[in-house]
Amino acid sequence: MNATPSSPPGIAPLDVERIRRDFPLLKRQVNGHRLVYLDSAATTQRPSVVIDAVRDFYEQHNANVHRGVHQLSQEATAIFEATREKARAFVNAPEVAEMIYVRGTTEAINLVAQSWARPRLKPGDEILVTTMEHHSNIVPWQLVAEQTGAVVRPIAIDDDGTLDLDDLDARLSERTRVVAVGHVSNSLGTVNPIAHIAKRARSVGAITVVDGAQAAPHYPIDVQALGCDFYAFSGHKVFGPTGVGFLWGRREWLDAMPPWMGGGDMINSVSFQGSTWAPLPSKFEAGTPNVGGAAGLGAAFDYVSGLGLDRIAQHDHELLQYGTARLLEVDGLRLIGTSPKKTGILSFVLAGIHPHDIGTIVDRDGVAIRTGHHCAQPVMERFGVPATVRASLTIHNDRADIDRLVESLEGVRRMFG
Ligand code: C6P
Repeated sequence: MNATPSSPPGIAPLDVERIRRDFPLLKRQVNGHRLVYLDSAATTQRPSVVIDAVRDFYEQHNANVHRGVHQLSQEATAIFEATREKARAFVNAPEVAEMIYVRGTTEAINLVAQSWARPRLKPGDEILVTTMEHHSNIVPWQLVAEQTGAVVRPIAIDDDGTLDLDDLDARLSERTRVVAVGHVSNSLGTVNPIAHIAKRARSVGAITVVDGAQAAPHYPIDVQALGCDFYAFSGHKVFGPTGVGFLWGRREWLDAMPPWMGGGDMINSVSFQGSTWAPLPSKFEAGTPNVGGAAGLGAAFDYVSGLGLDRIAQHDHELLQYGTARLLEVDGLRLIGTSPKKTGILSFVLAGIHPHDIGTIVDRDGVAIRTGHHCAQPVMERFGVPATVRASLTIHNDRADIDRLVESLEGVRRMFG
């Protein structure tokens, strides 16, 4: 068994060899080598149970939801709604009606920006984001700022990639209406103290919108304990299909917000005198949703909870420590993001070698990593680099994967002299 070594007593280590067998794609050879997939932050691979659930949906139950009285439509609706309940449990939301189906994190944040913020913000109001945000948690706020006259202000980060909480405090004022923050940074791996941030935001009457895209696959999430107002995540980062994800929001806000998109399934009545909206969650779910995706995502929630998020977090932590130590053995390697509170993301640069060259060369060795600005250009600017190489870790990675990456990087080093 290739388990995580030295797990503390009480938390059984993940059986990585077994987990790897759950993922058909990991059996692939790439460029003549066993694939080492270190790009799960971009998108996770899918276990057979997810692929099977999607196939089973289309082979046995395919129909539109909430619309038909026929058997298939009822089955499709039951599958769709069962996944909503699993999503509620996944983030410990108080009510299932607060879980809104979206295409993913990006759509969820745009929904909050357009439906919560746009009708409320006035010129001079402030939206605080952090310097480490993904563009999905910056640009929607810039758009709404243009529409309303509000201003987007960045909260600073320290040299190790930790959020500067003094700067947060300095920037919070009665003008602050929204604090938009990533739970985990996709380019640095930093884990932000959401409960603290939400409390500080609340003290000035601001709401907290959390981008959970990179946290959802790594940690148990409890929106009630976090005390935030909205929480967004994508199915494809938790081993589910693309094109499906969730926005959780507090009922008091969701009830008060107008629909963002109009269409079928979100209305109570429609006439040329005016239309009225369906209750939650339908009010925010115009049009035919990704029902097949929802079937797969339900299986993904089961898969992840079957493994246990505590065990996943522990595995992640130990592999991150190992990976950090091993990478630092590579001559000229500089890690970008070394906060003490980090999850399984290793971003780095190698002196004198462009990240894209590194990505291309290690791919020849069958190692898949991401290179670029990771849709977080302000982070690159903050650290004075155009791009980084990023290895992201997950449940099917082990020390041997890290060793393969390091070996390949040594090869790159030798090639560039
Ligand atoms: N990050 C990465 O390689 P969507 O595309 O909507 O599922 O998720 C967007 C998103 C939002 N927030 C964070 C923190 C993210 O990491 C991402 C997606 C991928 O890092 C693709 S850029």
